[in-house]
Amino acid sequence: MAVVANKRSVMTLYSGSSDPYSHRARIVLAEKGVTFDLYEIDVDNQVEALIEINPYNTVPTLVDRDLVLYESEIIMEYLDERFPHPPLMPVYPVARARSRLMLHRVNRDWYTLMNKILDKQANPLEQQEYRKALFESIVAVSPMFKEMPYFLSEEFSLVDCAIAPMLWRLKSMGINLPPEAKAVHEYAKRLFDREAFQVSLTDTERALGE
Ligand SMILES: N[C@@H](CCC(=O)N[C@@H](CS)C(=O)NCC(=O)O)C(=O)O
Repeated sequence: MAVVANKRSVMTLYSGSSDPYSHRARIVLAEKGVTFDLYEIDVDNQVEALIEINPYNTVPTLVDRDLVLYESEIIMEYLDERFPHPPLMPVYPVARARSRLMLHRVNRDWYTLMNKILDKQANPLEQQEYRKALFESIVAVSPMFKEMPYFLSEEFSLVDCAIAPMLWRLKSMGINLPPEAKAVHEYAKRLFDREAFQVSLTDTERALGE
């Protein structure tokens, strides 16, 4: 199926129903209280569905009038600037740079492993190794979650919007954090209890957390 960017004023988000990157964008939209059209893309079957508007054919893809964006972080930052309230990035350059670095690390250290674990074609033995690596990496940083209510911040931010989809999927990936990672559990609960987080969930995602 071909998808063409339309000219209506309401934004459209092309999203995968269980795709963690799409989930990030849906969380930001919900936090901002923005009305948008959700267009679900079946990532496994709709080969090249978005190719006319996104050369990489990936979800999430956001269409806002003439603007077509892809890459979850670019979408998240755009939404934060387009809808400034509530702000989801710090104000000062040093803190903003740190946030971007954290987003990069979340991707490199955690999302890379999560993608490998969620890859349906992957070798089960290798997947087990990735599961262990993700488990150990999260447990190792657990003390950091004790310091502040949100990730290295007193305020909820885009970094939390990026981490939440991964924490939500831990159970479905077969990763159960130990009691000593209590700070992560509490942090996750703070994120999951947010009204916007609950609004952001697709039915498929809601089932993942049960
Ligand atoms: N770095 C991208 C990753 C997006 C991505 O890889 N999306 C996958 C779903 S997990 C996708 O659309 N795959 C379909 C394809 O590559 O054809 C982001 O942050 O948005």
